[in-house]
Amino acid sequence: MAKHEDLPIPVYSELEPVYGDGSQLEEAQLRFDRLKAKFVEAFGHPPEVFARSPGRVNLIGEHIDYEGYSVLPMAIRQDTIVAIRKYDSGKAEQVLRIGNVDDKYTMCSYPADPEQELDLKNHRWGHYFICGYKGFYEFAKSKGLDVGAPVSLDVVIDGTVPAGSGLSSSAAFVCSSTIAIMAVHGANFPKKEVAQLTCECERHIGTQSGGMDQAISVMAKPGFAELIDFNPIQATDVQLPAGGTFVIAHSLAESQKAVTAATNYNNRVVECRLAAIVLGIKRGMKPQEAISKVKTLSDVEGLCVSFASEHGSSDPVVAVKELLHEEPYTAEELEIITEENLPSVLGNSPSSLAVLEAAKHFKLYQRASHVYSEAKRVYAFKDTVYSDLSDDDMLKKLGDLMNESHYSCSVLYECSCPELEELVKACRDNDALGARLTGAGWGGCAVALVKESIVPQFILNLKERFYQSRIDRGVINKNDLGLYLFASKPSSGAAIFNF
Ligand code: NG1
Ligand code: MG
Repeated sequence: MAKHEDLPIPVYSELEPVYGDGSQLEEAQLRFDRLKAKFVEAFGHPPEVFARSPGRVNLIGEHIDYEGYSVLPMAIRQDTIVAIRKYDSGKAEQVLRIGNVDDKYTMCSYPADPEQELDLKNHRWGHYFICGYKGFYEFAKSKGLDVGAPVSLDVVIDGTVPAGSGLSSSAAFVCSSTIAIMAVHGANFPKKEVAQLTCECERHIGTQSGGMDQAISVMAKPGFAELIDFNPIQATDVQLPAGGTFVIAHSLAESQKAVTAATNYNNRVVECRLAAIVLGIKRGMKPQEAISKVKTLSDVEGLCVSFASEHGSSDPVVAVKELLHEEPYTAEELEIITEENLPSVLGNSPSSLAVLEAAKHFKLYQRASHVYSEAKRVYAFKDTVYSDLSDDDMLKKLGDLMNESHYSCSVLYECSCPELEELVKACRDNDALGARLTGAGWGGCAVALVKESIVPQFILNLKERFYQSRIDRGVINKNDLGLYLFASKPSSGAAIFNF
């Protein structure tokens, strides 16, 4: 039997395989009807095909995918649906027109040239579609596929993953766009190739992201979380223990990753890279060799482990403690160690230069300690799920690992914020077995592991404790609470609909 990730994106002629047959189906039916109506209203024609891809919640393994380490997310019910039609504008310029069922997102248009550069200084919501568009052509070219000259596309988007919430609305958008573009060109590829291609193409938005979000969005299976490995991308089903439920709660602080990349996300990617290079040099690599060969902390893990074993341990964190200092590194010090100026250490990429411009110093010790310890927690989480512990003990252990992960994100990686700290504490005070920020952080959501039997009470308590004052202050509307606080089961991955 072919492996799940070797199969192409499934194509359905009805909604049930993805949305089940309950209330979710009714809701989906309404969304598709509204999307179609909006499409006809905007463009005067119905769409040819639809694609959908879900958001995700990461259960454990934060900020380590771009360092080459495995992560453990699950897809959530909320998704992005893309309706699309292609046509030849003849002598007129071929254009991409991108509308949205939510009027807050006004129609964007772009030339149909797949080589166009995105204007990152003027971020527009439609940029995410263009990521997929460019990615599709790059991929087709690399495969030697003839997809014809670019023509006009009409597109309408309907997304239910809250933006800036750490639930990967961006990946849901990029993946569904890419798959819709593939589908309208009559193309389909194995899921693992789509996961790889969508991961690469989201980087056009200017974040040096890892591949977790796209991998889970494309490869998710209902009922399972997935252990995602990289290089090559691979997904292993993880059946979560009975009796536990994951509750997702929004801190109501929005994290605009595309806008804050230089000081937050990309800054951490750069710090990890520098930490890896310095560790390589401390372990005997020549500076030039380290600069050219070492990209991630996983590249120097072997060197760190061999150091640790000289000290009676197998833990790379031991090497970090001995070989790096806790005091933040200055640019000058790093240039002395690497015998090179920092812009060229980082290959002069525009996003790295923006990081260097904004950074005062570099916390290599803290970031590397987080990455190596978090990578271990992912395996501990998976091993716990497969262990023969009783359900109760298992849930408790998983909760502890989530708490440890949050502590590391908060203290060592510094990607939390006051609202997330308050929310995580509120979850724990209300009997969550564990709670942590999820996604990039700096705002967005927390995920809590809660005994299934107390979920309704937990949600009520959290409403009282965290949300009521915010409803009173008008931060959110009381009727929208369900968008910000909900329990979630692992749901299904990307799909194409041909009605
Ligand atoms: P969010 O912020 O949830 O989209 C980001 C990255 C992931 C991963 C997490 C942190 C993108 C598209 N996604 O997730 O790859 O690095 O942060 O674990 O940048
Ligand atoms: Mg994102």
